Amino acid sequence: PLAQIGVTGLAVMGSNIARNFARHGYTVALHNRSIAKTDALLAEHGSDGTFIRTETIDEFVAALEKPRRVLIMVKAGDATDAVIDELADAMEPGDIIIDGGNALYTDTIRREAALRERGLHFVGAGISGGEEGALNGPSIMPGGPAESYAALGPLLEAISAKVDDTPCCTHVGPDGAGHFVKMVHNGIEYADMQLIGEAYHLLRDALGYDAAKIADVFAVWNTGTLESYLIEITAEVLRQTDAATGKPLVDVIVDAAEQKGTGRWTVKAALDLGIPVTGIAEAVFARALSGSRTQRAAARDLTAGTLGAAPTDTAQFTEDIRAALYASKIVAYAQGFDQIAAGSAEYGWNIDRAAMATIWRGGCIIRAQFLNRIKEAYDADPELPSLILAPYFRDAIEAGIDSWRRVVVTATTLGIPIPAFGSSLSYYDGLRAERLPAALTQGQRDYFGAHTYERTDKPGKFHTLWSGDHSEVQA
Ligand code: NBP
Repeated sequence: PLAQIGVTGLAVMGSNIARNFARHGYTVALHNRSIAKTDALLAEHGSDGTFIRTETIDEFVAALEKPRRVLIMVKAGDATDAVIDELADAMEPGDIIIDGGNALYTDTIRREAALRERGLHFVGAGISGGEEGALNGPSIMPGGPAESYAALGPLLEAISAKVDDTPCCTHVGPDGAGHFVKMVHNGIEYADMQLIGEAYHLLRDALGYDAAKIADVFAVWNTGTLESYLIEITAEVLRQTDAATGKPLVDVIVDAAEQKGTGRWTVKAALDLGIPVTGIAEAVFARALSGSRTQRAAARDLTAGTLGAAPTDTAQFTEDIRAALYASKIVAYAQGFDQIAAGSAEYGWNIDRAAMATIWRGGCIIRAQFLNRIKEAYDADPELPSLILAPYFRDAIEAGIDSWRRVVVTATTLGIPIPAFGSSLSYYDGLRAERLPAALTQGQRDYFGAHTYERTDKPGKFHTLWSGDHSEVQA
């Protein structure tokens, strides 16, 4: 019998997804550049289902029923191009190549166009959920031609996570749409983690709580509107004791955060699209600052100035932090969904934002109760200008706004950095401002560069003759 799906690239992600397909009853053809990985998978997990072992790309392709479906799970970048080239030479028009790696969406656009020329379908699929998700049900964000989804969708939906029987997988849009949405998902994940980090920092340094006590706070928060995978694992990480020292593990880990690059991609793309994703950008830069070890070591004795007193009502301040975290999180998601809308408009993807919230409810790192509210908001108004304006989120922010301001003020007077809390509040105040200082910016731009400005009282573009008689002319 032939295989319904082939997986090439059998490192941790690829082997777990191959096992996931097999456990769902599909016959899976296996291929890896070095055969040892294929054999190791078969030796350890061959009993998970029906696998076909292959050594060469030709054998691999010959093992598949038509239209052939091949999932590539190799290292993103040049390795992916090399594998695509080899596969494309061996495959026939109508066959489907899926890239499940973390590809940059512009690479996916390029690859899709090249393969379309050859009559092949190319599906760039974002897959979230790490190793565990790959095995037990990830969130899958497939892009590519809609017609390929007819042949591929049922398989991907079968192995995806389910929430209320709904698969966490749907066709996102043409060419790079799936990888774009996966990228923004990762950016939001950065913002979410940074906000949680700032809440932890305040509980630790403003209230003086130890790791175990902070773990308890997060565990309680996980029973309310903040309920999510990231809040849940935060409590578990904080509760972990280091075997060697007996201290909380978090107090032993070096405070320099690393990054693999998807957060940076999100911010770069947002800069090009002109979308203010301040929460994600602050998160990426906060990781960079934490990793600036030379500067941090040299700056240790810089003055903090006169600091304020720590809050005395610890219960109230804990609640303030929770409210600030929730409000800032709403802002970060609002910004991320704005970026999805902008990317969708720029590339003609027609992405359904309610559907994206739906497929992020399970399987992925940012899975949360909160995503149901986002889905409802976009279902009620698909053209919603900002998530912040949906009644549910508007009310949630209104309920927490005083807390949010107290947290930003208190953190500032205590000298505790809160880049994401602070910038999210400024973004919110910026959106609601009646008059921003941008009028002055426009005046300056017109002064030094004759860039012109619009007037509040009549249409058109105008320029003041700054180096002449200061009269105004229509541009
Ligand atoms: P890696 O990203 O570590 O890639 C290892 C695989 O790539 C091995 O199968 C290796 O084959 C193969 N490979 C390389 Br490297 N260069 C190759 C080449 N030139 N030709 C053919 N094969 C090549 O594996 P991973 O961590 O399982 O991730 C796979 C993909 O999934 C990546 O794009 C990753 O970004 C993405 N992803 C990972 C996660 C996660 O949590 N790890 C989550 C979501 C997405 P070999 O065995 O012969 O060396």
